[in-house]
Amino acid sequence: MTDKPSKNEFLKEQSNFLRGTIAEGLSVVESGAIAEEDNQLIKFHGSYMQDDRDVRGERSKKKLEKAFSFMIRLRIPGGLVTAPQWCKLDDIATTYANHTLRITTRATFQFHGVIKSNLKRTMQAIYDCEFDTIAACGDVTRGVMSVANPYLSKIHREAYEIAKRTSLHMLPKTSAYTEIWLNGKPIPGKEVTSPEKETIYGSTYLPRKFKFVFAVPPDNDVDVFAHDCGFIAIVENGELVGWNVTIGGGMGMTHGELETFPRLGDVLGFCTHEQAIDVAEKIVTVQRDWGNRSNRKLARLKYTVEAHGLDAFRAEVNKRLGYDLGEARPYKFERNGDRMGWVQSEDKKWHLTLYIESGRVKDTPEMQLRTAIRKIADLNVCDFVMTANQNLIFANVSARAKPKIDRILADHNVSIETSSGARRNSIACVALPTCALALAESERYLPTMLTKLEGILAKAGLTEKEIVVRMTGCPNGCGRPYLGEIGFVGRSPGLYNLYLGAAFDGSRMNKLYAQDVDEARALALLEPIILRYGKEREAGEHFGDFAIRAGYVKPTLISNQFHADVTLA
Ligand code: SRM
Ligand code: SF4
Repeated sequence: MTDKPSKNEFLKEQSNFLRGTIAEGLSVVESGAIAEEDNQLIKFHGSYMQDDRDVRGERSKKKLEKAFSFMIRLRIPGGLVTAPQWCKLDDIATTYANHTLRITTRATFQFHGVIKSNLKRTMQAIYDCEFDTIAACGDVTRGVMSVANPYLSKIHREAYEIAKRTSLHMLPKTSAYTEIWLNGKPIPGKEVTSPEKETIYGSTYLPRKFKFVFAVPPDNDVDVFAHDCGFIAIVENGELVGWNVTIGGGMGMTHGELETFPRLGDVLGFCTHEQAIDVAEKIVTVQRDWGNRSNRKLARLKYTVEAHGLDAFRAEVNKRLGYDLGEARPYKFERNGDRMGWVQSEDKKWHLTLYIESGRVKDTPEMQLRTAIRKIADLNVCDFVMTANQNLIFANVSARAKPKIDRILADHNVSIETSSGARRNSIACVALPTCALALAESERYLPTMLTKLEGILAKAGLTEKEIVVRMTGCPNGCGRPYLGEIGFVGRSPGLYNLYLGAAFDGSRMNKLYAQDVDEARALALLEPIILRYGKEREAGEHFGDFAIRAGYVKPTLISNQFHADVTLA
């Protein structure tokens, strides 16, 4: 490792607070692309330049430029969208993007396929929906996630509110975003410094991306341990007394580079509700100052925690706070999936969690999902909440409006039932054709794999058994595959590494079971395990726990020991 800062560090420093030459690049009509330096900077504005990988070869043969377009990720802390906002976002998908809305694993929307000449108009249309895309990507604090449904209880609402406040507090102070995209219009609630100064981040921002989440047990629906910093609600006598704080989670790794690994967060201590944002800020500043700025592959907080140790990190946070974090308090998670179907909240309102295949809201000949949701949004009888499992909640519905939602869904062939417990608990990252880093299919392939797995599950009498299945097109881990009881991670077209043995509540990662398996081999390996699980499982035993008890894989007990004890099948 060299101590020389990586080139991104110079780029950030010299970017004039994230402006670069983005504005100039937008007006160049000869190309659908922007300059490589601006491509790095535009991430801080919530966008990625991509190209359609399905047509790369053909275009290259014809000596044409790649089919460039932009992905835009919205900042929607807590994932809540009102019905009028949904309608406007749905219009944006038609006018500027690829006619789909993509719910992400961090409970926000992405638009895909926006061409350069429409980028500014799309950003402005998003602003008209009262959203923005600042810091949705880049070396800063990303959109902050909280519990799936803020309407479920008073505590859930508090988690949602603090996620929103944390997101605002952590926004970069630069005016670059409003200048480039919004002709200077202000972002409500966003602090602006004059003269321009990044009071939390400094001019080189963070060494790498940084993710916050807020969870309310017993649901770990945000996978709290997978993120740089998590807050776990501690509720006593029905009141939120504060938060256990976790640090050092992250899923990304690189195949074959053992110094990179996914890691689950450790509990650092406890803070009161009032202290939470201060604690969040101080943790970010320690990572800002201690994080690795020479090797971006080792720059996430998880590596900082490994390098310095949890105790030293805690001591530094305490020093910067001017008070000590408290002892962590007891909590218990039960699951990391969503609870599907209709439920009623404390205030007697109804909420429907609908399974959305890989989070892609689109119409197909078989099912007019996007149209159905749009018709429901047009009625303005609910809010919409996106979940970290890529699903959608129709929230806050009156008893009168409930049958209307059921009717519209049925009329458009959208079933609120799923064909299996495995499908209900599945996640697939985007991968091909838009993701530049994909090594294999994911979103377009997982449904096929699930159908084949469902054949085996039916044989084993396990159709309704909830099993967490996750797939990604590469080891970066966008679908949190190392927390799948069954995890598939792309290696090359058609080939995946197969992982088994994660805990159903998201508290233990899985372990590599077989390398470079194609579909036939994956199914051949999984069938006997699933059949045995059908026959030999103990009462309440989850599939991931069984895979360990039956000796298929060793448990990943210590959060960073992902690569240890692997015995390949
Ligand atoms: Fe991710 C990079 C998509 C959640 C870890 N991720 C990417 C990019 C932007 C590819 C790129 O850099 O060129 C992908 C764009 C694909 C596309 O065409 O849209 C991408 N990540 C996604 C989404 C859309 C996956 C999805 O199917 O929903 C998720 C958007 C979340 C959001 O709304 O903010 C998404 N990414 C995650 C998660 C899951 C999470 O945070 O809960 C992870 C693992 C957790 C973590 O951060 O460690 C994740 N994405 C990565 C990494 C690995 C980072 C690392 O530390 O090594 C990369 C690559 C990188 O940053 O270099 C990456
Ligand atoms: Fe792309 Fe890999 Fe993330 Fe999937 S896991 S979206 S293939 S970067």
